[in-house]
Amino acid sequence: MERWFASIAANRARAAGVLLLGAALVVPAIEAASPASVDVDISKFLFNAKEITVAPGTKVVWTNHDDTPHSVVASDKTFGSKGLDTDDKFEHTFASEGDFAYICSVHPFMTGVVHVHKR
Ligand SMILES: [Cu+2]
Repeated sequence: MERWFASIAANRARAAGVLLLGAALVVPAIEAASPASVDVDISKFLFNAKEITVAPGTKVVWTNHDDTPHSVVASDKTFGSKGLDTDDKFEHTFASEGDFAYICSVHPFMTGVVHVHKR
């Protein structure tokens, strides 16, 4: 009888171990769900999406889809592109938290914001 209990206990411990192993495998997958990079389209004189929220460490990639040159310049000047021709890209990685407003310096009415927050 004792042996039987010992065997059940061992099986339970083994099952718990498998569950723990399963959880250990799942956790990195959840962390990886935060995208490493997010795209913002520049189209029809608009940033799309105009406002985005990303985790710290995320790279944001802007692509100009217009036939007109545009730029991406932070209001606090912490980042800024040169003039982007059609299909040109500009990327910036946001290391720390904060709200980063930016404009197109060619058309200052074009505005956008990148919100950087831990999830
Ligand atoms: Cu522009």
